[in-house]
Amino acid sequence: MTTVRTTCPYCGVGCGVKAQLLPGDGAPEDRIAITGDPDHPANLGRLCSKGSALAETIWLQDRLLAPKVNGVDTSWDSALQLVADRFNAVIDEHGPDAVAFYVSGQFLTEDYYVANKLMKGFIGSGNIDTNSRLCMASSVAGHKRAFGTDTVPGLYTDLEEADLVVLVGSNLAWCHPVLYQRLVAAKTARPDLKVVTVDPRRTATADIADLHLGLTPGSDVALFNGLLVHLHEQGAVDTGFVLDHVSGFDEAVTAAYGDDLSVTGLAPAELEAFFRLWAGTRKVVTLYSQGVNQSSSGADKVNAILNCHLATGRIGHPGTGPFSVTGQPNAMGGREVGGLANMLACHLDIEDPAHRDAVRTFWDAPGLTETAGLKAVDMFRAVADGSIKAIWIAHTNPVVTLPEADAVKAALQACDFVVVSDITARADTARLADVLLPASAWGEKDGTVTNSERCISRQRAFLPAPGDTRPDWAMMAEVGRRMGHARAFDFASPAEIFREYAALSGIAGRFGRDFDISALAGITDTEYADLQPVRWPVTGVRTGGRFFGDGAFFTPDGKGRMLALQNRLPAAMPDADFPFVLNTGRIRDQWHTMTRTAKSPRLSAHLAEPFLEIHPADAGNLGLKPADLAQVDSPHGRAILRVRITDSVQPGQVFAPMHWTGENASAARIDAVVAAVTDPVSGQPETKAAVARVTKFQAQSFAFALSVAEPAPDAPYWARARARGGWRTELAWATPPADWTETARALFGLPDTAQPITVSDPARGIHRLAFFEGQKLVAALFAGPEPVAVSRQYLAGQLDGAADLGLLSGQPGADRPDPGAIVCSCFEVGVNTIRSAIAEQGLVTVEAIGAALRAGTNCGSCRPEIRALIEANAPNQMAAE
Ligand SMILES: Nc1nc2c(c(=O)[nH]1)N[C@H]1C(S)=C(S)[C@@H](COP(=O)(O)OP(=O)(O)OC[C@H]3O[C@@H](n4cnc5c(=O)[nH]c(N)nc54)[C@H](O)[C@@H]3O)O[C@H]1N2
Ligand SMILES: Nc1nc2c(c(=O)[nH]1)N[C@H]1C(S)=C(S)[C@@H](COP(=O)(O)OP(=O)(O)OC[C@H]3O[C@@H](n4cnc5c(=O)[nH]c(N)nc54)[C@H](O)[C@@H]3O)O[C@H]1N2
Ligand code: SF4
Ligand SMILES: [Mo]
Repeated sequence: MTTVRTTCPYCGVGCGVKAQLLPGDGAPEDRIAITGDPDHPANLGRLCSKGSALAETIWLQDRLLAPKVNGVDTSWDSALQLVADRFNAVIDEHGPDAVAFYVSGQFLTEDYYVANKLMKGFIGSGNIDTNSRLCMASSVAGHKRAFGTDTVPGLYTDLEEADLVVLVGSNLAWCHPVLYQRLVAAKTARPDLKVVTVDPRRTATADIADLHLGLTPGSDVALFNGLLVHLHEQGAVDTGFVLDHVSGFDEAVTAAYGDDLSVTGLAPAELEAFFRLWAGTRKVVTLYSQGVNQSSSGADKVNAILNCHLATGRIGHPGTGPFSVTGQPNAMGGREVGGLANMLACHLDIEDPAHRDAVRTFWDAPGLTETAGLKAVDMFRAVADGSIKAIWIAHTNPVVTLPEADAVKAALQACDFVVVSDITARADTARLADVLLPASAWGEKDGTVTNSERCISRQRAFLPAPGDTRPDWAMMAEVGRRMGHARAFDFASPAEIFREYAALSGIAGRFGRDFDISALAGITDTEYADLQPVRWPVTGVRTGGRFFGDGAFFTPDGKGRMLALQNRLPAAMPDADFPFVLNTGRIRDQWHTMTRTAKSPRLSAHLAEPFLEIHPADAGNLGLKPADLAQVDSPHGRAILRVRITDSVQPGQVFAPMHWTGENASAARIDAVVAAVTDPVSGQPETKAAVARVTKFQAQSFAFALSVAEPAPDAPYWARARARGGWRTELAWATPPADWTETARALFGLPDTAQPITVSDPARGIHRLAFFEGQKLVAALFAGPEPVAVSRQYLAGQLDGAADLGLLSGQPGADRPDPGAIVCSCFEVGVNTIRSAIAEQGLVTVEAIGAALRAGTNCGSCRPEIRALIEANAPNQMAAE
């Protein structure tokens, strides 16, 4: 049995993972055991639901295994020669800015290094941008404005050592679950540790909050300006630190006095409580994420937070500091390596001639770009207007995740030459490729990633690369060679790339930049293979640690800069035509566009359908009942989503997940609805505050379907997800299909001879059909004139093994309790099971539920939901009802 230590490919917590290949001859996915690495500093052995389910996502079904040109399999030789020739031809005719790369914070550092070197150094254009533009750009801009560099000052242990942790625009419980669990553990051990959440929605994260501030979307600058005024008035400013180490204090405070705190919509008592807590606690960490970054005032939101930490000197000491958590596994690495269109490499600046000279010399790249390139949203506008004629999209799915996604799709359809590298052909963007290149996936490739606390970890291969797949760096380097730059791209391994990169960082170090890992420039292949997690900087004199505790910043005068800021509300405000603010974000068990996590039936069971959260008052006004379908419209596009009525969103606001795509739903790409408005400083789009109209989607017929084979839905509304042994699908029609048996056969791809067992009540419009092969259920359809009320979890279990003959009732028999929707995905424990344990066994703690049902005892990601169920269902409350 071999064990390989690697790093989780999902969020920026960057957990260490142990992959064990168990003996036997089954398929690798059946023989891989994934556990948390107890020796990794990020997680110390913990994993969340997504990390725990990694083995279920590595099977080869749907994998792209050979290069394709215009949909036809071809050799690497011809595919890459075509890419090199077409790029060269466009550059010859229209110049280097007529081509572009759009890459990803999920690239390994080595992939990124090669892509950036090729575009900026040798093609000679700045036109390489990354999906980090949609994610971290505002934090990068905020850091650079305040610190002179893009530096995250603190460490994860600061969350545990703080006396106050403020979570701003972060659903940490679902999006950085292991970090959240570390915080929960610290708070449990030390209840004096206070937690405040700042989010227009009350999310699972607010579960542990001592105070939740449900502010108006886009009012964070006003809130932190208000805090700055309070700090000033209460004498909480660290005048010594400010005098010696901070510039811009007076201007920032004056501007803060001029801001209007009332836009936050928060009650004076809430504000007072927050301000007092913050002012009165020395050890404060303010952690923030996309509720801050994804805004047309994202960079200002970041600086409003940094202002308060600079004014109080609460930065760079244990338990203190602002903390921007990164989203993707290598969002941080991409920033270091220069993946953004306006950065060079190793935190060097394109605008600085001395920096450019140094990189030009180091790379021996006389054609190095002199100017920054187009940022993501503008890049795709340039594709649309034809000024970019050839684009290579790698490891990202912009047809789903860029705002105004229908326009992005149209731009790529019209573009002369689109290259996509992906691990599957079944992604909305991959479908539009002229040349589709098969990438090796996580578990099959080697390299490094940097997590939110600047910790560089190895991703290591533990599976053979299947088919003709190649790692991303290898395809990029080969194209570089074929474009005529043989020497510059003569890399034979990730270790070689890493050494060159580490050497380049030494130059950055000489310019006094923060990012310097030059002590690793001489590591051997073996040392690279064995590289242990290490926090940068890694130089002859220093390894890891915090930044700025000594008051030394990277600005020209060495001082941290406070900025004068005024709140700006979101670019679009609701009006009579588009009366709702549309907020978007993530769910616990899916990763982005679901090309990997949706392969796991367990992960799909948590929330199996795209949805819209809406407040009960708004739902009432719109005539929306639970489980109805809502149509969400904006001037840019439309989505159709299942309604979830909840007061966790405020009236006038709706929330939809970003995950669903054209592959798994008829109309749930929420970015089709979102306007492409960007922050003027960072270029990051405002994907948290679009405006939209919500109406009831008029359907006369609804269905829930199960099938062993993948369904081929043809209905105005559908959404499909994997279930154990097959698929589960939701459908709706404006008018009922004429013949249900025919509809079912077409949906399930069954022959005309397939005969269903049926239960129907035509007068009530109810039709239920099941197709069996012997004892085995092949497919079933439950249709009716209203959203279908059947036990989905029970039915989804019927595909795996012998089915109940009574399944057409839609409910388990009296002898088999209905588990209800899955809460704990690790042990597949449903909501009904937990509710009855609370009611019948009188369990009132998460621990007691864990002891009785195992729920919540593995990854712990569902513990907030279990706690909420206890609060809602504890016996004393039920007795009162
Ligand atoms: N399960 C899961 N985890 C993930 C990912 C995933 O796809 N799935 N993706 C990873 C990536 S790339 C990222 S970037 C991170 C993102 O992690 P988060 O930023 O934590 O997640 P989001 O759900 O995008 O948004 C966070 C919150 O911002 C709130 N918000 C909206 N508008 C405002 C506002 O004006 N002010 C404030 N203060 N808050 C606001 C939203 O209501 C939402 O709850 O997650 C990472 N982790
Ligand atoms: N409305 C709205 N939009 C958003 C957001 C939001 O909160 N709201 N969040 C934004 C943020 S923060 C982010 S980070 C983005 C994320 O958005 P994307 O990056 O577009 O989403 P992913 O699904 O992660 O796309 C990764 C693609 O790479 C493929 N892939 C997987 N492994 C490999 C590999 O090893 N090599 C290659 N070449 N390909 C591989 C996957 O199959 C998939 O197609 O979305 C942004 N868009
Ligand atoms: S918290 Fe979960 S998704 Fe994030 S790195 Fe750790 S295991 Fe992976
Ligand atoms: Mo992200």
